[in-house]
Amino acid sequence: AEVAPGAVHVPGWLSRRRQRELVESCRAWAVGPVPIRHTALPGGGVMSVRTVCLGWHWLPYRYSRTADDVNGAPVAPFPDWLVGLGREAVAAAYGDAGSYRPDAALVNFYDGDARMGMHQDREERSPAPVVSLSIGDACLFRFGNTRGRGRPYADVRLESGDLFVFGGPSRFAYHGVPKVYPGTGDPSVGPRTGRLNITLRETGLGG
Ligand code: MD3
Ligand code: FE
Repeated sequence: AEVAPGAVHVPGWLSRRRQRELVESCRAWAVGPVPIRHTALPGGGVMSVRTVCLGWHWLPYRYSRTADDVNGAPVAPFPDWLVGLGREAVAAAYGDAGSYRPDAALVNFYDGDARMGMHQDREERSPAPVVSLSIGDACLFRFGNTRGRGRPYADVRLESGDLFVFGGPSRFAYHGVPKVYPGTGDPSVGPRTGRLNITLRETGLGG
């Protein structure tokens, strides 16, 4: 379903088998070389979400090849199979993957109390779409406009296995996660509690 121009929601896109495989991969990514952590914000706050990155490390508000705000280690490489998954996802949403080649992934883990405030993703230097994959507990996803954090916005429930692709005019829209619904995940998929969100991005940074 096209929620806004360029914003396409594909419920149940990931099979349970693929969700399980991604949960396993996330478990490995979470331990290193850069351990998953609550990102510290420049104003002194700490994000309630925990994040681990592949390809490029995101820190507020830039990308780096090293985890300058964690342990200084080089970030884990972005695997080829994840490029393929990203291309499949864009093809499923838009009918054609075009030249899409993601080079960074942000893996966010939400426990029952975690939230993400309304924000734009502006660190990338590419107009390519962002691919979002949700696994585990359902959440309330708020998709806003490009002018500010307030209304109008659309509230969408994201469930385990859902794909969302944000491109075109939706690429720079404000968005956030005001709520997670604990206990709504599929116990046969995992994580046992909480929500995983994997976003795939083209940073446009090269190299
Ligand atoms: C719309 N993550 O990592 S995914 C983020 O569920 C982020 O963890 C949320 O916002 C999460 O930056 C929302 C959906 C999403 C991700 C990136 C976008 C929507 C987007 C970039 C541009 C527009
Ligand atoms: Fe975002």
